[in-house]
Amino acid sequence: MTVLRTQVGIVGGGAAGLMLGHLLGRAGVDSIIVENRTREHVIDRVRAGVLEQGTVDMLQESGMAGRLSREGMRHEGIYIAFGGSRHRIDMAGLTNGRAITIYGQNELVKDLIAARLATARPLFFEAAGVSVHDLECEQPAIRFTHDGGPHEIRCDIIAGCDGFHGVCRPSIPDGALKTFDRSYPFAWLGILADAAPSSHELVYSLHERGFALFSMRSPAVTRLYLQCAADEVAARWADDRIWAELRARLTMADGWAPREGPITQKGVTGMRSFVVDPMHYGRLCLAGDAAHIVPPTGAKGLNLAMADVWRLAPILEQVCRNGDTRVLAEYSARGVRRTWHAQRFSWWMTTMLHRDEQDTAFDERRRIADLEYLVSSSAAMTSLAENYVGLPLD
Ligand code: RFL
Ligand code: PHB
Repeated sequence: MTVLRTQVGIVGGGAAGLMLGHLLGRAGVDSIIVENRTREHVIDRVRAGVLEQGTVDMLQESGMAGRLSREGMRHEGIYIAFGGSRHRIDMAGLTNGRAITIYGQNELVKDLIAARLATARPLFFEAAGVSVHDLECEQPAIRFTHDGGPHEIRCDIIAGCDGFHGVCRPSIPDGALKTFDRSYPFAWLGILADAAPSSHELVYSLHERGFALFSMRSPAVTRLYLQCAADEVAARWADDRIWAELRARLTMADGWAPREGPITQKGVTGMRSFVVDPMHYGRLCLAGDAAHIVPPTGAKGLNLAMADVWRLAPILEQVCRNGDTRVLAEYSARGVRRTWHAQRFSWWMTTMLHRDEQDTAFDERRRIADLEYLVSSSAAMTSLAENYVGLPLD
């Protein structure tokens, strides 16, 4: 058995775990990151694309924004479309110049991995059978197998950044956490296409056939999503059928439509809302998707994960310095509050923009009234804009 020692043991080398390791490193706190997938898988996984203003600011402040500043696409508005027309929401104008930046999560993860490797601080990929132990003790442990040999990391504290399906949250004894869960009766079929984006800004569209979203990854790559059945299988959607459906839901009365091109990736994303409270147990704290899931309509998941680790890093520094874990309650209380605000916004965007089979004619007309009010009231547009660009980091 190889026994290692560090201050913070981080389970999960996704956006949250890597960024936490980066922030801790800058504060002079040692960490070891343990990831169960390959480096290629972690980098290639297609995920989020929208960075809030606060996420961009924290990346800049922590020296991680070199490529982001060159390649990220700053968007000062978004379009909300219904009834065949697009309505622009001037986010920057309504929020004193705040905006979002389009930068693929996988690009961010690639940058964070490169920064981590440059520090020579440990990052294990392909760790098998990862488990966490002794969470109530002063020196909790992470165990795993790597290169065929058993490993144990003893640390001051464990950060569970291993996503919704990870091992950390289920290692907490039953009854120690409250959970809140909601599923939605639909999902998103998402594609990447080699096609130059035909709009500079995102288009969220409600159509009689369901929701569709026009987004992008670069000046040459368009990202599109379609509302589909909750149990949809991506392979059942031939490329022609996807384009026909996207055309039907996104072509506007003025002739605007997404530009088409070869589809290079297809996948189905489920929709759920999930919250744990509190976000810690003993010497284990949870961050990112391990602690909360939002439906993707508000583009909040990655940003919540980044806000978690931004708040967590200085708190862990304190725990490592003086051994007092009481400050974890503060990490959790502030995180749970931010999570509920993101849940509310994501739920509102989702219910306003999707059709539900169970809807009555009343629901449909109310939804259109909601949209009409949104695009005609500067108070309503400001509310959307300030949530979309991101509430201030506390
Ligand atoms: P991740 O990225 O899932 O990383 C967790 C890492 O833990 C590893 N892992 C383990 N490692 C060791 N041992 C184990 N037992 C482990 N089990 C798992 C995993 O391999 C992985 O590397 O979670 P993290 O870091 O908390 O980051 C959260 C974000 O990934 C997620 O919230 C967003 O991608 C959600 N999301 C979006 N968020 C936004 O802010 N803006 C968006 O525009 C946006 N769009 C999206 C999205 C998520 C999507 N999908 C695919 C769910 C669009 C989509 C389609
Ligand atoms: C994306 O570009 O992947 C994206 C954009 C906005 C969302 C969700 C996903 O709300």
